[in-house]
Amino acid sequence: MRLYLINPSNPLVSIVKVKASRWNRYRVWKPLSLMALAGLTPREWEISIVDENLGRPDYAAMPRPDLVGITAFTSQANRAYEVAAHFRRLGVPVVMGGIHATMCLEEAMERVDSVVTGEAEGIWPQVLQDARLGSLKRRYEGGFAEIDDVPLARHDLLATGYAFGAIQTTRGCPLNCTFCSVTAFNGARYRQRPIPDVVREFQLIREKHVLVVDDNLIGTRHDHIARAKDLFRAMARANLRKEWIAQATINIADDEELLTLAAKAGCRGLYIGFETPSPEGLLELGKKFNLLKGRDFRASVRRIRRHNILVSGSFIIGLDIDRPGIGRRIADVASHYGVDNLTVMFLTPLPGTRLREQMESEGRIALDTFPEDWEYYTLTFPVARYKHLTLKGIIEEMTACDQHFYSMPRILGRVWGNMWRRRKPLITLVGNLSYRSNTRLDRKAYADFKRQQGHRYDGAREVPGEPAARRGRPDGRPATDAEQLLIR
Ligand code: B12
Ligand code: SF4
Repeated sequence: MRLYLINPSNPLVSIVKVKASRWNRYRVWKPLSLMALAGLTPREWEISIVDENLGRPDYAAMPRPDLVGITAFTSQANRAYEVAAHFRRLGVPVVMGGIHATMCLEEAMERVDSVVTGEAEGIWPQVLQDARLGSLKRRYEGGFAEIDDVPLARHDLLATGYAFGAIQTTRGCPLNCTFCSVTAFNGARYRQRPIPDVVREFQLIREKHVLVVDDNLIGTRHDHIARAKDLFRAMARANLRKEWIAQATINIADDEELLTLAAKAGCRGLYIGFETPSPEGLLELGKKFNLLKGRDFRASVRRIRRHNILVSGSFIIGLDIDRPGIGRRIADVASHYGVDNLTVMFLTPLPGTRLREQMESEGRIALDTFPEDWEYYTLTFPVARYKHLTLKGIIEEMTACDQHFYSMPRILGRVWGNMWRRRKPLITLVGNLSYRSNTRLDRKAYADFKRQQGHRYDGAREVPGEPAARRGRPDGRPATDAEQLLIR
């Protein structure tokens, strides 16, 4: 029985454009979902993982499979349906799973033979069994996996073409920020894999560098952090000789022992969501965790970097409180915090998020012809109508932010700072040049986007300062900005 597991590509995603920017070679990431699925698949299946990010294959020239499994983030949904249509025309059954199919179940069910919602560990063997017998059901519910039973991913597949391996050590997030779908998909309970499993899986990874995909590697509570410390100790003891990067909340900076252990275990970089420069913005996004009293982000970043761990900061542009000037402000704040890299995303109403519900009810989603428009849901296009920023305005803000943070003098300043403190200046340089060259690609993409989609923002709704349907007060008068925050 031959199984193809396919990761569809989206040509609008700049980091996979390796030909356009050779720096991106370091930023094409393995589709861990499919490697995990392969780990759940009995050996009688002959598995090929096809990652279209390495180049779209000629499916017609490949041997006919018995079953096709497709994964998709929302931004990949369109292409997922194209690939599904190709195989269904050949009479090959197609199963789709992952976050998009879970959040947009009906849409997916119309386009594939079977949909698996949620995490697949508890259900995938059953799906394969049904496929063998030719009795696939239209829908399977995976729910949340028993984290102790998550088998090791197949790191022997997809052996070449990537600079980084990938691993997951925890699932779930209790914080439920308005713009993020992780709590809706993986649940609010923070689940940690057994430490011996994680260490064993690390040992199976061939690459020296690894992306730990956890949404928050250390968690938020004391017991989470204690487990993270135990994990780092076990990794150091196992002498893995890996260098890894991960995502974490800023509270990692509050615990010197945690940072020391992380560095000893091989941590070389952290991706931290600061999201917005102001407390009002954090309130709007529901990321109250970053609001802890007395938090000094600059000092926190400095403490992390003292352990030779680079910090990549992430921000969002297009909040209701954002006004002209926000792009420059984000660049200044990120520079002030002292981050090594900066990623700024447009606020995007992804399916399954509280933000989407809100924007939908206010009629603020500009790109709403689905599934076609999903390809713009990469967070690198402004798909909604923003409160105080027009389409042109928000793109200008993003461009100003990029140009400011990634100006050559600023890049060289960061590289020099790291050289001076003997902190991996080369990685900072590669990272910064990669971002800088992608900002050029992004600018071209914005110009195309404005030309092709600009008319969809026209009309009464795109008046800066007025959202589509401003929620009113009970007495009928429009609410003030402060009241808007409270109403939400
Ligand atoms: C690693 C990661 C990336 C990597 C992707 C690597 C890759 N090629 O897969 C990179 C950095 C490239 C990336 C990019 C983006 N990402 Co991202 N990413 C993640 C992250 C942190 C982990 C994903 C992961 O590997 N999980 C581990 C695996 C084991 O879990 P899984 O993918 O959920 O798979 C399980 C189930 O879903 C299911 N399943 C999955 N596929 C299939 C298929 C079949 C057939 C079946 C049966 C089951 C099944 O079974 C698996 C085992 O249980 C998630 C957050 C999260 N918790 O999921 C965000 C997340 C997926 N990303 C997100 C987003 C928005 C993006 C971007 C659009 C923007 C960005 N942040 O840069 C881009 C899009 C890239 C693109 N190509 O279009 C959103 C997606 C929301 C949505 N509705 O699409 C998430 C959920 C984060 C969030 N804050 O909401 N991302
Ligand atoms: S953005 Fe990060 S902290 Fe907020 S819900 Fe998503 S994973 Fe959790």
